[in-house]
Amino acid sequence: MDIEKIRKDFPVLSRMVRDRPLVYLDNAATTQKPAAVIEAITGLYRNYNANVHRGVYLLAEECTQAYEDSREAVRRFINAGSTEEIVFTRNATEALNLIAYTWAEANLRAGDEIVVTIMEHHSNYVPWFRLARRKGAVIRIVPARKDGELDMDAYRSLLSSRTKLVGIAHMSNVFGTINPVKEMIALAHRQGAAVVVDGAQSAPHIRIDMQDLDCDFFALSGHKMLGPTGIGVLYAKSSYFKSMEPFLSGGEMILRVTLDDIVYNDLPWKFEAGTPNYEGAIGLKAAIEYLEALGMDTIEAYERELTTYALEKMRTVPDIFVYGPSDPSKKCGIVAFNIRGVHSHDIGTILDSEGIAIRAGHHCAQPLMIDCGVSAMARASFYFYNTRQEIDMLVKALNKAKGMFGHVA
Ligand code: C6P
Repeated sequence: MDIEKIRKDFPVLSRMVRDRPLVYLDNAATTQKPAAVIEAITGLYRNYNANVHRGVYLLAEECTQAYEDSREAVRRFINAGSTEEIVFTRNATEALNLIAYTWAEANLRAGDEIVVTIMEHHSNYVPWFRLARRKGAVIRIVPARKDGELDMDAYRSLLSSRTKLVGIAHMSNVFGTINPVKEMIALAHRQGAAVVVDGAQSAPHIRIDMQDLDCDFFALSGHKMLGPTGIGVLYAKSSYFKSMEPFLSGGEMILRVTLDDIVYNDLPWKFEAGTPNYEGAIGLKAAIEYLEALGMDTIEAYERELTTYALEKMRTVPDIFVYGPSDPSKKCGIVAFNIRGVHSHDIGTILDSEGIAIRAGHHCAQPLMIDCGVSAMARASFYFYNTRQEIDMLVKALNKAKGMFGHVA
């Protein structure tokens, strides 16, 4: 990949921050946008904006076509069997809540068990925690081993005929671990459990294949994969979507309404109440096309190289502790760490003064923080437009932070 050429596609990457060139290493929070995505959005508003699935005039036809083409782009990107299985949401969080308030609400009973991993983002934990409270269901947690990978023996022993739902982060937003979801799904299915995969961090970085994974539900967020904010996707096998009641209701999700009856719309529109975020979907299509042109395998290979380099260099910083797998083949693009004697927020502030953007805090994964015995971590997260030189700058700034704050013995 010609990274210098690629970087020119991203207008924000050439800006200065605090009199220094921006080094953007907070890609797990959100990614920057290429001109192609920005232009797809402005092109919509300049040329063919109209509400979708409603108008009988040309603009409305064009806009509806563009919206539905975006659905097809998502289907292709995640290799789903049909566009019936692709529902647009606001983000991964809304996609996960949709499952909790529809399928899970209707199918879980007191005493049923929900198995989730200790690596879950709050978005794939809190909805299940609240559901368990409402239903009297029981949450079982798959622990992580010391090497930052899931304890698969524990997972196997937690599964039973009582397990109704399994929630797994495909890729941890803290450790960066890529979890063995295909194997985990097969094991859960043997017990008759439905599996929800949180793909918010995996979809931007590795090839995703719904038919190969055989998962029942998969959630992603457009803004983490070059797309605009406010657009996400819920994939569900059509057998699930067919059996589920709508989540929100109103316009768009109905075929017919009389004073004494309602007929729901066909899939997938049954789950898209109200005017959808077609701007977001159209931007997401441009993002997907950009990723496809580079190739997901190429992106993954480059990011793994970058992660290997980052792990090697960051370990030279005195008193640094890096969380998650030390084997770069087990993770991708995310390095969470602490430096003894320096609070992660201070690390973030010092890095900011050098023009370097990282995230510090609990990363919306407080159960994992508790498990690691800390309240916060610093986290650098990469995308394919980052370079080794940027990692060198990061390491230099980390040494500076250690020098300023980290005198504690
Ligand atoms: N993680 C991070 O900095 P939303 O906010 O709905 O787009 O994505 C939620 C979400 C769900 N699952 C995982 C694994 C995630 O990493 C995230 C978002 C960001 O780590 C913002 S908290």
